Amino acid sequence: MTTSPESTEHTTSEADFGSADFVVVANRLPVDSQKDPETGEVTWSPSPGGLVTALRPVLEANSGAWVGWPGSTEPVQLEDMPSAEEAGGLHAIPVNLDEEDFAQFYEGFSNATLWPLYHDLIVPPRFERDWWERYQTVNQRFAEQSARSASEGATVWVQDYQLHLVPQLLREQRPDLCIGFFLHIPFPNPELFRQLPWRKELLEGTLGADVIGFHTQDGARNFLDTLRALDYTVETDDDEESAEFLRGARMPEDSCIVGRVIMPDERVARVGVFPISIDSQKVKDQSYSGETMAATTQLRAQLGSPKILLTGVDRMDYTKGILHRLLAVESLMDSGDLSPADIVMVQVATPSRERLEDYRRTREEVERVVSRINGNYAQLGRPLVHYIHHGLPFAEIVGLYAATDIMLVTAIKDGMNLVAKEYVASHADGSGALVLSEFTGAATQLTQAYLCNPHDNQSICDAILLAIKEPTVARRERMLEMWKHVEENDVDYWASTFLHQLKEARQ
Ligand code: ADQ
Repeated sequence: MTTSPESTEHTTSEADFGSADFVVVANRLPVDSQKDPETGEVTWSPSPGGLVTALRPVLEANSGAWVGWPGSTEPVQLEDMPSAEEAGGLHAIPVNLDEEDFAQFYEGFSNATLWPLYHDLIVPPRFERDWWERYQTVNQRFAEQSARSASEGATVWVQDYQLHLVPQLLREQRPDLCIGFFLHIPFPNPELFRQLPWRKELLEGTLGADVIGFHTQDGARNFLDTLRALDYTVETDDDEESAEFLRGARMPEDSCIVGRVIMPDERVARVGVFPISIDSQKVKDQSYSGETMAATTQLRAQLGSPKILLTGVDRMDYTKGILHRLLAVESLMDSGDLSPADIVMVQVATPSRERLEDYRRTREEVERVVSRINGNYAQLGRPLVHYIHHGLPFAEIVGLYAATDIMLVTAIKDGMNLVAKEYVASHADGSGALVLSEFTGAATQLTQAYLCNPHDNQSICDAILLAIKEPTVARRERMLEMWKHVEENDVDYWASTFLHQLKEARQ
């Protein structure tokens, strides 16, 4: 299989065109299936998420489709998929993955090769040729399904590291399309990226897009530097100037483009910075609803009415620094800087990628430290750390945010981190405090947070202590400024900015 721009001869006849004017391509479909154990009947429900919330209006207005994996390794046919009504206003188009695809494309190349490579080698990435071959096959399948779904001249927006090759594969089949690609995780520096034996193919695949988006300037710059090192023709805007743009950006028309890659056929791929966000208004409304406020009061009482409630909410992933924050809380108890009588901590960690060894080890380490802290500092009927290893309904997560005095986001590396933004959106009145790792994309925007370096235990401890000891007025000012930022820069702004740049690129 080739992904070079030269191999674009195959064009599609009109009969091959689909009917969707706007197509989102993502690893997962935003719908979940439930199978009745007795009748075997399958029903579908929309699975809520930031991306689908932001894109739903565009999908509805453009007879939009979403191409993705339905989430089960049992094959699903198009006719088995939910209607647009059942799927929350979009046409869900399945790309099936069997057991081998799941093991090699998803768990293997996506999550045991690219994920650790892109998160600065927190664990060593594994380079397996079989996984790479499967990654190509599955990307081809996604591209074919997308090509079949898109109408002539449609806009197709490809999401994330699982689908790096789709833009070019799609362009080869459908040169009429306008193609965007957005990376939701960090892009590493050129020295790290060079480790990937298939680095050139991955870049070529991505460069099939007209607009390529990253959360941060670091990500975009690393991508452009990598291309430059491999002798691509790259033009960049002055860094300071584009930083100015980003700081002052208020309208989707403001330019977030920081560079251009000129391809051998003179086509231009634009590279830009588009920091993702959340549905800020919805989170705020939920947080201040009568129901949540009552639940919040009840939750604090259930937790023993602590003086200070510290919380972490994450997927159970080694990138999230869950262990690091637990060790910092333990240090604060050991040193006597904090008294166990004053503190309760809640750590919610959703199970994630559980068949991978690095994830199993992360869980074991976290559970060992939770148990050690409780062994040393809990009272009968009053654990110091409440640990939950399953997902919670979003309403409960927001209730927890609202009840929390200090939110701990201590990721070792994170593309953005939406938990930080959701917490801020839940504290529109200026209450609460956010301890935030410098190594998250969110830290480039939420600069008033209590920033910390999670590699340094003392730095996390200092940030927690400052959040506790700083005068209320200063703490409130920090939170109110962050709230203003999150309110203005919501997920709708993110999506419209990207789509605006895609439209510009087409023109
Ligand atoms: P994730 O690594 O999954 O996303 P994050 O941005 O924090 O991380 O989003 C997690 C979402 O899941 C949040 O909306 C949160 O509320 C929810 N969540 C977390 N734990 C939960 C639980 N136990 N129960 C229920 N809900 C839970 C990737 C990148 C990020 C980037 C996003 C979006 O790794 O860096 O911000 O994509 O681009």
